Amino acid sequence: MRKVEFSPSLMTMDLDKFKEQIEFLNEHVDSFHIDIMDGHYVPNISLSPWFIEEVRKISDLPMSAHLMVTDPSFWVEQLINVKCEWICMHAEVLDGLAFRLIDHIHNAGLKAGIVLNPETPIETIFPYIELLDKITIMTVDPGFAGQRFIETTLDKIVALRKLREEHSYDYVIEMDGSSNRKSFKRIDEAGPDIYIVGRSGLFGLDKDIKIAFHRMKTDYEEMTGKIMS
Ligand code: S6P
Ligand code: MG
Repeated sequence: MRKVEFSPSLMTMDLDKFKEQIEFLNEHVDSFHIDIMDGHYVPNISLSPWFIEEVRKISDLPMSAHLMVTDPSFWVEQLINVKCEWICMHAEVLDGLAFRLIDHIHNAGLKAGIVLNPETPIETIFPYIELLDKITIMTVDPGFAGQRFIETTLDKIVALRKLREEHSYDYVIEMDGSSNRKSFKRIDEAGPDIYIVGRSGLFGLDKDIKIAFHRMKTDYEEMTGKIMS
C-alpha cells in the first residue's frame, strides 16, 4: 500500500509567517502545492514561478505547480526554468497540445500531471493517460479556497485507482479542494495518494502552524481511524 502524502496549498498560508511556516512544514509534509492562476482561466490571481524560487531558498521539498491558465505553454516554460518538480496542467486547455507539453516536461527531467475539473470525465485523458506521473481530481471548482466540497468527484478517484491496477499505470492520484475534518472520511474511502490541504484543513485551524498541523493530524486520524505517518 502507498503511503498517503500531504501537500499544503501555499496560496492559503500566512505570508507574514512565510519563513516560520515553510520551515516547520519542511519537517512534517511531503511536498508543497503551488496554485498558479492567470486571471483568465479562473477569475483570480495567486502564486507564481517567482514564489517557487523564494520557497526553494528555504526548502528542499518537491514542489507541484497547479496551472490554472489558458496558455499552459508559456507557464510550462517558466516552471521548467525554476525547475519545479511537478508541472500539472488542466486537461480542459490541452486540446492539440497534450503530447507536446507532456513530452517537453519529461525531456526537461520533470514530472507531468493533469488536473481534471469537477465536471470533466476521466475519459478525456485516456489518449495520454499512460504518459502521466500524476492525476489531480478537483473536488471543488478551481480558482478559490473556501468552496464547497463536491462529493461526486470522488468516484473518479476510485475509477483511476481501478484503472491503475488493471493496466499497471504509474501515476499517483491527488485530490484538491476543501479537504478537512468534514471530508477526510469520504476522501479516505476513495483513496487518493496525495491530499492537498489548504485553509480549511490546515492553515485556518490556528495562527500557530505547529498547533494547526497538530489539529489537522488529529482530524485526519480521528475521522479515518488511520495514523498519519
Ligand atoms: C483551488 C486551488 C486549491 C486550493 C485549496 C484550498 O483553486 O486549486 O489548491 O488552494 O484546495 O483548500 P481549502 O480547503 O482552503 O478550500
Ligand atoms: Mg490547487
